[in-house]
Amino acid sequence: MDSWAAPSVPKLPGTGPALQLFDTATQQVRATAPGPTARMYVCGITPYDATHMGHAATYVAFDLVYRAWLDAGHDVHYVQNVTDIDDPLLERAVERGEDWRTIALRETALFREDMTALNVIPPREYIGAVEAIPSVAEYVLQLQSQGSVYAVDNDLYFSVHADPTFGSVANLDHARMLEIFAERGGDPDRPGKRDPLDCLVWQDARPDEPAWNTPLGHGRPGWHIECVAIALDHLGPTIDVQGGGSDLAFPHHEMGASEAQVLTGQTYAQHYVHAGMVGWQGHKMSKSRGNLVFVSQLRHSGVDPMAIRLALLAHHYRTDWAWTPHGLEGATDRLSLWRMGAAAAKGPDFAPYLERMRRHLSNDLRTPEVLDVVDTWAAAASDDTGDSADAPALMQAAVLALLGVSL
Ligand code: 5CA
Ligand code: ZN
Repeated sequence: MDSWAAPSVPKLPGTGPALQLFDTATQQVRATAPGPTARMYVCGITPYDATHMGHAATYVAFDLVYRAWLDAGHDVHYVQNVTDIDDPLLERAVERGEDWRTIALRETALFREDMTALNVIPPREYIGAVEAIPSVAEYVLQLQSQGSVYAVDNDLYFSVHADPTFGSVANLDHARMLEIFAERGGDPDRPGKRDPLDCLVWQDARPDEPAWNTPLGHGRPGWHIECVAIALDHLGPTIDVQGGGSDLAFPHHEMGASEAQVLTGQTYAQHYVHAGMVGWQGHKMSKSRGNLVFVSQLRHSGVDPMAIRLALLAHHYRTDWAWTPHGLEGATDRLSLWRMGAAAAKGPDFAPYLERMRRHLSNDLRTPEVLDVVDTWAAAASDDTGDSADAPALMQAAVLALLGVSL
């Protein structure tokens, strides 16, 4: 699929420190240690109601990972999927009396527009699940030949315990795994499964549902194996970061890691990184609950996308937080202050501010602290403090390169 246009990312003087990120699997902030090219896979949207603030917060968080790596001197190979065939999309299509493909195309187009408006750097490969079906079928055949796939009726399941490290991504106890699995698309109670946690890798065609012909038969893929197939095809057996919102840690990233590790015999991701959940009206913002604030609605009502981006950046990416109109007002004021600072003839010397911005960003993306640093500089510059004539342009470049905010 086409991704979207890349924003400009200025090169700053010097290089930033190694990026430290919290890893869900080890429950620690650890240094990322990519080679010259960092490899990142972030789970994409299921395109039936995009882009709400929760989505935006998650993709902006991983955009910061991308920017921090660029600043530390790495190239970044970033891959993202679109889950353009899935139960919720089919359910929505029936509800609305629309073709599922029409909904997927429309919502994916809107997502691209929103990501462009928010200055999110696009993935190098943006791949629809439908495009990946032949590849999924090959991986399932390979798992089958390795003895880790079995049939229940004509559906195929992956034996999660084929991976001896199964459970080490989300670190949940067995009871909790069963509970969450049932809540998030799993089927622990289906008769005929060898283990309740085994996950679907291929679903035989159902009446009135789309299906594809493959060597596995006529059907469609299970969810987790789609992301694994796309990541392995484009990034290779080991990636630096597997990303998504915290609702994906289990089962999605747990199952995906096990499938990939059985396929390759190698560790799948060095870091499993999860963004917190954004709420609204007392609940996690979710398509199924329908309590959504959309990026596109705000944009069309005249809100500057850079204010939306700043409203997201005011929260540390790992905390759960609630969207509020008040937060957006604060971000709009901040944007004006920063623009005043950038337009000033002079400002405080840039170098110590850049050093602090980089230190906070590379320390597990501490954006609230980065914003404080820029606030201090901008307040001083708009107050005529400082006598560096280069500083306003340099600060504008740093805010764009590190935070993705155009002043
Ligand atoms: N297509 C799958 C991933 S393969 C999926 O989870 N799609 S999604 O549209 O439901 O979510 C897209 C991304 O946004 C995921 O990383 C998800 O964790 C994240 N997300 C969804 N709701 C929220 C929320 N309320 N707050 C923060 N992130 C969210
Ligand atoms: Zn995914």
